[in-house]
Amino acid sequence: PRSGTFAAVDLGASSGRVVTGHAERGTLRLREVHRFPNRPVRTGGTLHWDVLALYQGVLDGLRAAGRVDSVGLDSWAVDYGLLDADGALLGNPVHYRDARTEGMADRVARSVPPAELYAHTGLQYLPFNTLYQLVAARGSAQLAAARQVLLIPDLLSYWLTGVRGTELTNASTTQLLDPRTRSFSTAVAEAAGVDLSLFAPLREPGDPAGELLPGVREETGLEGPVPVTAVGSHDTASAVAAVPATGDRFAYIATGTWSLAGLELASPVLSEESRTANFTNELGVDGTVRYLRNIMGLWLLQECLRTWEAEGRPQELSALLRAAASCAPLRSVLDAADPRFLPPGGMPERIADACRASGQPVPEGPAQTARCVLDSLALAHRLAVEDAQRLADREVETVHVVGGGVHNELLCQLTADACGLPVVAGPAEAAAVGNLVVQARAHGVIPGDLGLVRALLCDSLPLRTYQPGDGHGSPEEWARAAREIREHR
Ligand code: LFR
Repeated sequence: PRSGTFAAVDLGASSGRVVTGHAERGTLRLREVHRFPNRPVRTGGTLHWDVLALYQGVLDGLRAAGRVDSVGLDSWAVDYGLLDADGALLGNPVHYRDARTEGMADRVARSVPPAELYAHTGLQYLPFNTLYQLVAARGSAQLAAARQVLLIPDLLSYWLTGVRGTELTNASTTQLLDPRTRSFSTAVAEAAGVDLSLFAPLREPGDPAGELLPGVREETGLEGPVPVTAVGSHDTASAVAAVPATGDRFAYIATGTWSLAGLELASPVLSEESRTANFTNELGVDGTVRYLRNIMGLWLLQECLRTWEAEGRPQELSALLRAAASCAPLRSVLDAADPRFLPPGGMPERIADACRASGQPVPEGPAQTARCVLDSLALAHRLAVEDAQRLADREVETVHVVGGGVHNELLCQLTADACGLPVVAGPAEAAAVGNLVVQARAHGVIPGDLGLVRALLCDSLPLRTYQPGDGHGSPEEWARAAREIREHR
C-alpha cells in the first residue's frame, strides 16, 4: 500500500492520548484525536493506576480516531497487572512510585549480588524495577492466585484483542531479561525466586498482536477487521525510534515526567564501571540498545506546581518559566538523578532541604525554585551525555531533545549550554510518532530501515535548533557545577 492511517495509544504518567498518523508519499501527518488525564488513586495506603479509566480513554480515543489500518499501544515501563486462571485482572496495578519496593533491592542482593544482576540484565538500579515489585508482592494472596503477568500496554492490548503477549522493549525494563540474548534470564529469575512462566510469550515491535474483538469494535464504532500491531510498547523505546537524527553521532534526551538521556547502541555495555555509573541497557526497536540514565525530569517541577496550587498560590507555567529565565544561573543546583526525589509530595521543601544540606543558597520563591530545577536538569543531562560517551566509547556532535520538554524553551537552551553542544528539539509527541512509524513500517507504508524512517521524520516534522553559549552561564561555570554534583554523588 502507498498510504495508511494508524492510531497510536500513548499513555504517560499524567495523561494519555490517541494520535492518528496518516503516512503517504514519504510524509507523516499527525492528528491528536483524544487526550485524557491519568490520575493515580491511593487506596488502603497503596498508590494505584486507575487502569479501567485508562482503558476507557483508549476506547474513547479509538472512537474519535475513526477508520484506521492498525492500532499500537505504548506506556511507561515496569508496571503490570496480574490475571487469574480465568483471565480476569486481580486488583489494580500498583504505581511504580508506591513505597512497597523499599528494601527490596537489598533483599534481592542477598541471592543475586548487584554486580552479577547487572552482568545478566544490564539494568540500572531503580527501586521500582519489575523484579523488585514482584519480590515485594511475594506471599500476597494476589500473586498466589496469579496465572499471568501482563505489562501495562500488553494488558490493554489483551483487553482489546483477547491475545496475550510480552512486548520485548518493555520486557527489557523488568530486570529479568538478558540484553545479549534478548530473552528472559532463567539464571536471574531462579536465583531471585521469580516464576517466569507467569509471563506471556515475547513479541517484538512490528509483530502482529491480534485484532480488535467484536465487542470492542462495537463500542468504538469501528468496522471490519482492525489489527493491533506490537510497537516499542515502552514509551521511551518509541520515543527513541522517533529521534530525527542523521547518522549515529548523536545523544538523545527523552524529556517528560522523566528525562532519559543516553545513546543508541548496537550492543549492551555491561562493565562494572557502567553499573556504578547507573546506566541502563534497555532494548530498542530493530535490535538496538537504549543505553541511558534515568533523571527525575520535569516531575520535579510538576510536583512543585502541585504543591503551590494546594497551598493556594497557583503558578501559570509560561509566566513562571519567563521569571525563571531571568533568575541568576546556577545559583544552587541538586543531583536530578537522585532517587530520593521519586515519591510525590512536598517537593519545594525537599528541594530547599537539598540545597541547604549542600551548603548552597536556598531558592526563594517559585521562580528561583523553577530555575534551580531547570539548571539541575540541564546539568544532569550533561553528566549523562558525558558519561555515556565515555562508557560506550562513542563521540557525539548533537543532542536531540524529544518529548514534552521540547515545549520548554528554557530547558532546551540550558541543556545546549550545559552540554556545550547544539540541541535539536522535536518532536514533542515522540512516543506517539515512534509508535506510528513502527506500525506504518510493519504495514509496508514507509521504508523498513530505521535510518530512512528518521530521514522521513526530519522532512515531516518541525524541529528547532538551540546553539550553546547564549549567556545562561559560561562553559567554566557549567563545568564547575558538573564537577560538584559528581563529587557529591
Ligand atoms: C518514561 C518511563 C521511563 C521509565 C519510567 C517508569 O515514561 O517509561 O523510561 O523508567 O517511565 O516506568
